[in-house]
Order: sequence, then C-alpha cells, then structure tokens
Amino acid sequence: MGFLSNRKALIVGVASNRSIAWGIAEAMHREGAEIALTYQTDKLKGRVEQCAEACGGGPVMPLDVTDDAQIDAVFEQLKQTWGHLDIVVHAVGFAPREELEGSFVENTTRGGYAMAHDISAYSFVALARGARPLMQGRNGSLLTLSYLGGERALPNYNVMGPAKASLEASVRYMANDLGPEGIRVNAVSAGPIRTLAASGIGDFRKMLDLNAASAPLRRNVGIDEVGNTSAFLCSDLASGITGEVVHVDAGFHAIALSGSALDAS
Ligand code: NAD
Ligand code: 0WE
Repeated sequence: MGFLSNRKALIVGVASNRSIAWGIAEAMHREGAEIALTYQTDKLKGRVEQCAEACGGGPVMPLDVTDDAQIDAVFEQLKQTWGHLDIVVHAVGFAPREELEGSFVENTTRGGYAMAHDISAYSFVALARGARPLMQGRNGSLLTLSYLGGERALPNYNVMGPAKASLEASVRYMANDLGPEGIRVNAVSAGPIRTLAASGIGDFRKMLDLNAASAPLRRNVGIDEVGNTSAFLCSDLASGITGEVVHVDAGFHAIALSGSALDAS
C-alpha cells in the first residue's frame, strides 16, 4: 500500500512529459492516489490525456486559471465524479516572455506585472477556495511550486520574482486561514529544470551548468525528485508541516559561495 492510497488529487500544470506536474502525478499515482488532470489549451489536451492514462486514467478537464467559470466547472465536475478531494497541486506560472530578459526596471509593464501575479500567485488562492468545500473533514493538502527567484534576485527572472514572493506569502496566509479545517498548505521551491516553461529562456543551459557546479550535491534535480517530495508533503507523513517552503534544489539555496568556486581559482 502506498502512502497516498485512497487519496484523490487534482494536479494543474501538466503541459508535457517534462512538466514538474507530470513528475508529481507519477509519484502520487505510484503511492496509490487517484489523479485528475487539467489542460490549459486544446493544443495540450492530447499530451495531458497521455499523462492521465499513465497515471490510472482519471478525469481530464480544461482549465485556464484566468477564467473563474472554468475554475468553478472543474470543482463542480470533481464534486460529481469523486464527491470529495484530498490534494490540489498548483504547478502554473506565467509572465510575458519579453519581460523575462534584460532590465527588470525598464522591461516590466503594468500589464505584465498584473498578469504574472494573476496567473502565478492569485490562481493558487482561487483553486484553494474552490477545493475548500470538497476537503471538509479530510485533512486536505494544497501544494504549489516556487523558485529561488522569489527570495533573491537573479538575472532575467524579473517580474516572476515578485510573483513567486507573492505566491510564497500566500502559502503562509492560506495555511493560517485553512489550518483550523485541517487543510495544510505548502510549497516546493525547485531548482532549475528544463521544461517547456524554461525553453527559450536565454542562457538556460548556462544557468543549469552553473547551478550544478555550485550546488552542495554538485548536480541538478529532476522532476522525479520534485515529485517524491511533493507526494510526501501532501501525505499524512507530513501531517505536522504547513505554511512551509521546501527547497528541492540539491542545496543551492543554502550556499553563498560554493567550494567549487575556490577549487576553480
Ligand atoms: P511547464 O511549462 O511544464 O508547466 C507550466 C504550466 O503552466 C503549463 O502546464 C501551462 O499550461 C500552465 N499555465 C500557464 N498559464 C496558465 C493558465 N493561464 N491557466 C492554466 N495553466 C497555465 O513548466 P514547469 O517548469 O513544470 O512549471 C511548473 C511550475 O514549476 C511553475 O510554477 C514554475 O514556476 C515552477 N518552477 C519551475 C522551475 C523550472 O526550472 N522548470 C523551477 C522552479 C519552479
Ligand atoms: O518559473 C519558471 C518559469 C516561468 C516562466 C517561463 C516562461 C517562458 C515562456 C514564466 N513565464 C513564461 N512565459 C513565456 O512566454 N522557472 C523557475 C524556470 C525559469 O525561468 C527563468 C529562469 C528559470 C529558472 C527565466 C529567467 C531566468 C531563470
């Protein structure tokens, strides 16, 4: 018996088999959870259905998180098919591509800033509100994905940095609000991984190599490792953990200067 047996999980954010959400779906399915997935656009539907097949053939629904009606429809369908819900995973982030390069101050627009915060941070709160009635009396668990750029400044991440900071603060406010109902809220802050969201980011290969060279474990992490930690956080094994941001980044967040930098000089 896996540590998520009899659990029902909604996972938002699968776009391909490289998605962090796919790694989480696989790990949760392996541990016995039933999985429901959503796809942002019809273009992604086929790939999300493939993931659903690999994860036990649960419900697959359309969901663009900027659309309140689609959010309502997802929880209405889950109410009809499952009646209740134990886990929601939010693995969604977006900012206009042209704002993810160059000068943060020059390139950040009012519209881009609002969109990044709407899709990357507010939508987690909206999903929590939808899930809340289905989680009553069930020790529910909500999980989102963050990145170190929300805590510290680095090149090109730009407007996504403030959006992740807002997301992590939302985790703490949601944990405080929902804790009395037994609902836990946490984030995994993942190290850089080559996914669709990372493709087309200038110098991503270089970033991956620098991260691996500096990180205490001297390597990058994979979606399987993010998946395993996510499954743990959403299980009873983590029953005492809420309002937390767990770094799954080979230790990169913990260092100021890597031993590898001295070795090289
Ligand atoms: P990905 O491209 O596979 O996933 C991003 C997902 O966001 C896609 O499924 C996309 O459809 C979805 N999305 C974007 N706008 C949406 C909208 N309006 N409505 C519904 N869905 C929408 O990339 P990923 O790297 O797996 O990203 C998942 C999460 O992990 C994001 O929050 C990202 O910030 C975070 N993260 C990624 C990395 C990395 O290096 N890849 C590191 C740390 C955190
Ligand atoms: O959160 C992310 C990715 C966020 C992202 C990526 C895109 C690319 C396509 C948000 N919006 C868009 N919009 C698009 O049009 N990561 C943690 C991965 C990532 O993205 C970076 C990184 C890292 C790491 C961007 C610049 C610098 C580092």
